[in-house]
Amino acid sequence: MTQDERKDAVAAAAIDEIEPWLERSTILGIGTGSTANRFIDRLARFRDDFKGAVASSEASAERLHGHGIEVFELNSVGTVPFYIDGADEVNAHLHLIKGGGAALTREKIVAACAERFICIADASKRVERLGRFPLPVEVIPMARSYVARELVKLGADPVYREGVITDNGNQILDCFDFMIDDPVAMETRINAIVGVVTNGLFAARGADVLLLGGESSVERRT
Ligand code: ABF
Repeated sequence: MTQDERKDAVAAAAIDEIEPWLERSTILGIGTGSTANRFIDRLARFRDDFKGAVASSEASAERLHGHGIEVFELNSVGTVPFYIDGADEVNAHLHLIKGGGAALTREKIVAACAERFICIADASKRVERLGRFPLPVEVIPMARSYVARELVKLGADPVYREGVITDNGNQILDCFDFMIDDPVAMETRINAIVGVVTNGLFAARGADVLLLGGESSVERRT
């Protein structure tokens, strides 16, 4: 399978995973990115079987709207039974790096409100150790330089993602050359820097289910 076919395969597997649980009152949490987009496109066929969705980005909200799926504010919803989203890297413990698309903060909020986080990714995202993909950190703009200096002290090489403003009006620092031995501890440590909104490590709350698209099949891990 090509990478695109793998993304399609995991999107289809995620539909199979949630479809038996859909009820007219169900509101789903939906992520961002090309794999999540494929999931949204497949979900459209079932739009009369559930109530709607909470989106982790304006882009995904627009795509959902385009398919006639109602999009709700998270504050009016509470918890969602499932959050379905992609990742930039995933390890054997289902810890993730996310945020390559700059939507990490909203993704982390929706994931926090989900009973089950289903991560969908092609096999190129699987790693032994997180960190080859530059770890994104969302920062309050006036704190950018300060946060960058603190990240250097942790061993990272942070680079300002120029021209990118998040859906929350903030900026992104990408941490290069930053291999991570203890994702849970590092997630907490970076989030404790004043001016950080959040970082792209999803380890304290990683995925509950991983659907990984391989050469010829989708592997399911929990
Ligand atoms: C989102 O989309 C992000 O957290 C991650 O950066 C990205 C993965 O994108 P893709 O599915 O296009 O590889 O889930």
